[in-house]
Amino acid sequence: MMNRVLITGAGGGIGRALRETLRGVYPILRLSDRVGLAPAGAGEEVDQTDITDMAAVEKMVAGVDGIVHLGGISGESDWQTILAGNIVGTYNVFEAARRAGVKRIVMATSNHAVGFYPRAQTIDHRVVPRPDSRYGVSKAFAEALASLYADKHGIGFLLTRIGNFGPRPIDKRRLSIWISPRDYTQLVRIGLEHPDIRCEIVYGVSNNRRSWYDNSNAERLGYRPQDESEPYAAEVLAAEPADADPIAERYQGGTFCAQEYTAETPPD
Ligand code: 15L
Repeated sequence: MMNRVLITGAGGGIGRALRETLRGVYPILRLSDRVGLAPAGAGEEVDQTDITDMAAVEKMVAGVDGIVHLGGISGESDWQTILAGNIVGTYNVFEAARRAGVKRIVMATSNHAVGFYPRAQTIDHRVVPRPDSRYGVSKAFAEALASLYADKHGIGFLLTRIGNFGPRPIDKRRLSIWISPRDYTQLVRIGLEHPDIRCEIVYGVSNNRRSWYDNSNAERLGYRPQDESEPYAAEVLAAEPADADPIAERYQGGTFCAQEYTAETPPD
């Protein structure tokens, strides 16, 4: 029974959307971010926590039944920033959850944990990570840490490898990886409410015809996406610049693969 659900990173784009779509779904939403949030409304608690501070994280998770962990750095950055926000921060959240007896966590991992798979390949939830950035490595770390806390401590994890979240797909690559707010909300609810979740990787994508993912693990858990990118395709493709970087074009992670790229031979 989910009485109090904590959302970390509640001030970000996904967090702000979930604050609306999960309103009234659970008796109490505890909304946390390191920056200040809009004041609590009915059924809400607002919290300000820097997830690199373990003592503060322990207070943040006290009394919650489930966590949607969106907090941390949401794109590529220098190592110290990734280390603090995504490695230390995620460790603190999972470890504080264990100490507090929290049994369910939905984690925002990312397509960038597997971004160096070629676009020509369809991948499922069983492929090994192929991160395309320090950010992608931090998401692969979070997936591995979740596996440890699931096997050793019995916390159930839904690891949502989010593609690109927003009201509509914004470019050609995002036609393959877009997820709408209502589809992501459905996945989050599966992660919090499904009775039989151990440590599951699913792709956080809508029903996109151009998808690079076999999302059968999400389907097995009951995910039925309502939205698809194809109706946006003609408009998006017409606006696409012609001079795309060949490395970005070749791999699923796009520009995350091309940034800082120095290899002489592109990987298979
Ligand atoms: C992500 O993981 C990021 O959080 C988001 O900002 C986008 O860059 C997205 O991936 C993407 O690949 O479009």
